[in-house]
Amino acid sequence: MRIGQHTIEAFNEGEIQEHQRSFSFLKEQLERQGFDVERILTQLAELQIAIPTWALGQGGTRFGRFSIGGQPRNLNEKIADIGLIHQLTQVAGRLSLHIPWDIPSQPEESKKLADNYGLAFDAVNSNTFQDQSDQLHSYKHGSLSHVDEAVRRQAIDHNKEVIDYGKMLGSKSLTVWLADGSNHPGQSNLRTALLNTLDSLRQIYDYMPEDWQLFIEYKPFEPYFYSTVIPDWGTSMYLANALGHRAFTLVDLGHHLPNTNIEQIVSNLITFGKLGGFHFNDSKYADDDVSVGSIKPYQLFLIFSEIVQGMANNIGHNPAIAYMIDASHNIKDPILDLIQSLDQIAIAYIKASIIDYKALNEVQLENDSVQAAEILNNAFSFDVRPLLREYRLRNRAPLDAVAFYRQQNIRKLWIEDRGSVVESSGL
Ligand code: PSV
Ligand code: MN
Repeated sequence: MRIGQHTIEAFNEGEIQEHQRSFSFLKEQLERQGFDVERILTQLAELQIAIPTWALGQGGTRFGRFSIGGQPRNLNEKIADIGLIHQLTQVAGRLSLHIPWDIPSQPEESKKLADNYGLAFDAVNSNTFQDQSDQLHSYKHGSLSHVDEAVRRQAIDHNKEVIDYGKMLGSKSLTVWLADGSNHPGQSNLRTALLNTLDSLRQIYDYMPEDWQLFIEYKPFEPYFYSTVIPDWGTSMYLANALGHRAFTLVDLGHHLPNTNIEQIVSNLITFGKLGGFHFNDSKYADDDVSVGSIKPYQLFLIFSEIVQGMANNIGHNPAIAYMIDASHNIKDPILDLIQSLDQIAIAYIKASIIDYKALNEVQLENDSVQAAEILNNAFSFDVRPLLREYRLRNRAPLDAVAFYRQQNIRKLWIEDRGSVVESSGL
C-alpha cells in the first residue's frame, strides 16, 4: 500500500503551525547549546532500522493467539506492510527475512517490490530451533552443537541454504540465533557442545561470500533452562574472534539477565570492533519482547550514547551497525507497535546526539559525577519530538505516524483486502 502524497499533506496541514512553533523553539535552544540541528537531521536519515518479516503478524504465547485480521498472507504482502511503515516513518528502509517462515518463492519479484518501496534486504535469519515437517533429523537435542554429526550437517546445510536465498535478494549478512542448550545438569558436555558449534559456524562462515558478515546472537536461557551454548556476549565474541574479521556479536536487548549493564557490553564490543548488529525490544522480566523504550527508555538512551561516542571515535574500526526490531506484538496492532518502537529508537538516538560529550569527557577527568549526571540529564530531558517531526515533514511523511495510521483506519483497509481470519507466518 502506498499512501497518496496529497492525503499526507492534508493530514499535516492541521498540525503544521503548531509544529513549526515547537520546532523553531527547540532548534533555537539546541543551537544555543552548540548543537548542529541540521547535522542531526541528516544523520537521522542514516538510521535505518530493519523490520523482520515475522513481526507483521499478531504474536501470541503458548496459551493463545488473538488475531487482529488483515495480516499479510505471504512475503510480498509483508513487504507491502513494511513499505507502508517506511513511508510513514522514514526510518524503516530495511527488512529482514527469516527462513523457513518466509521462503522467497520468486526472489526477483520480491526484490523488485521491495525496491519500489525503497526497501533493501538486511540480514537473513536461519532457524534451527524448530523442526520442519520435511527434515530428516530432529533438533530436539540441538543443531549446530549436536553430538551427532548428521544433525550438525543438516543444520549447517540449512544455514548455507539461507545464505543462498539472501544472495538472491541482495542481503549481505546472516544472523544465527542458536537455541541449543540443555535442561539438566549432566545432560550435555558443555565443552563438546561449544567446540562442535565453533566447528559448525566455521563451515557456515567459510561458505559466506567475501562481502558478507556473520552475526552471532547470545541468550542466557530459553528455550533451554540449565545451559545455553552461546549464553553471553563473551562467548559470542570469542566465537566471532575465532572465526575471523567478518564475524560479529549481535546484541538482542531481551537476551540479558535482569539489570545487566547492556550499555557497557555495547561499549566493549565497539571498542573491540565486534558489534555487528542489534535486536531492539524491551523487557521487564526476561525476553518479554515488548515495545522498544516502553520499560527502560533511559537505558536505551545510554546504549545510544555508547553507540554515538564509540562510532565517532572508532578505534576498533567497528563496521556500520545493523539495526533490527525483534519484538512480538501480542495485543497491539503490529504496525502501530512497530511505529511506536521506531519512534522510541529515533528519539533515543536524537537525545544521545545532544549530549555534550566534550564537557562529559572533561568532568570525567575531574571525577565530577554530579556534573556528569547534569550533562546526561540535560540531554535526556529535552522533548526532541519536534526534531523527529521535522525529519518526517522534510521527507514527505506524516508529522505523527501513529495518529495518521489510526485516522486513515488502515487496519480496516487491510482487513477488507485480505480478510479478517488470516494467519501470518512468524512468531
Ligand atoms: C530469539 O529469542 C530471537 O531473538 C532470535 O533473534 C530469533 O530469530 C527471533 O527471536 C525470532 O524467534
Ligand atoms: Mn533476536
